[in-house]
Amino acid sequence: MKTERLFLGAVVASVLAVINQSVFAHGGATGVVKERMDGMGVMKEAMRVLTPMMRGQVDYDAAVVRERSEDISRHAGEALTRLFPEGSLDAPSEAKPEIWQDWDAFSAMAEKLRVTADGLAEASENGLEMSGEAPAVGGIMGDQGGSMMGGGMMGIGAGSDMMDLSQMPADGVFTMMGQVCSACHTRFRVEK
Ligand code: HEC
Ligand SMILES: [Cu+2]
Repeated sequence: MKTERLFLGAVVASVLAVINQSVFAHGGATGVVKERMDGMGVMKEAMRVLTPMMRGQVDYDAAVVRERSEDISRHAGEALTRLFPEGSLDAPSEAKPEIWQDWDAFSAMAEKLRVTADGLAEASENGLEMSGEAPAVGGIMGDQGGSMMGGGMMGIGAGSDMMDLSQMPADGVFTMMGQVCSACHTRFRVEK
């Protein structure tokens, strides 16, 4: 699963880029813009804690993974979309007007974030794929040791809707979740 590892690296890098960009960006925000920035801030903080754990740089702690993914879930789905009333673009908001032109796509991403965050909470006990404790998604389908199935069938690209996230290694679900953050920002948030 080398490709997946590299991919996780890329996702994490882009999430961290978002985090760094926005540290000083939101002075003066009020009302619903401030509220959603604060909610995003909670999710950012959760990612900051989870990222080194998913990379194996700090000890894996299933309880922490569950708590932090529940933090994200609480700020996703409808909790996220209700903080984007039509046309709420007051400075210093970085939201794009496309949100309301393509509300279905926007709310689908918010919902997908909720689903993957809930999935990560459920998968928290599975641990990391590399630890050997997680279900053998990589072992069966991966590219190590010449898998008979050719590998890659269950790549990251396959939709989370098709999979039982609770059965996956936590880092796999984490990668999917991080992709949702990045995808929504790419499409609906102004690049600064
Ligand atoms: C459904 C779309 C969507 C998803 C999913 C999403 N975001 Fe955001 N995010 C936005 C938008 C839009 C903004 C800009 C809001 C504004 O400035 O008014 C934003 C802003 C942010 C900010 C800057 C907040 C500030 O203070 O300016 C951070 C940090 C952030 N998101 C982190 C995350 C993280 C981490 C995730 C995933 C766990 C995530 N977001 C998922 C749409 C999304
Ligand atoms: Cu802000």
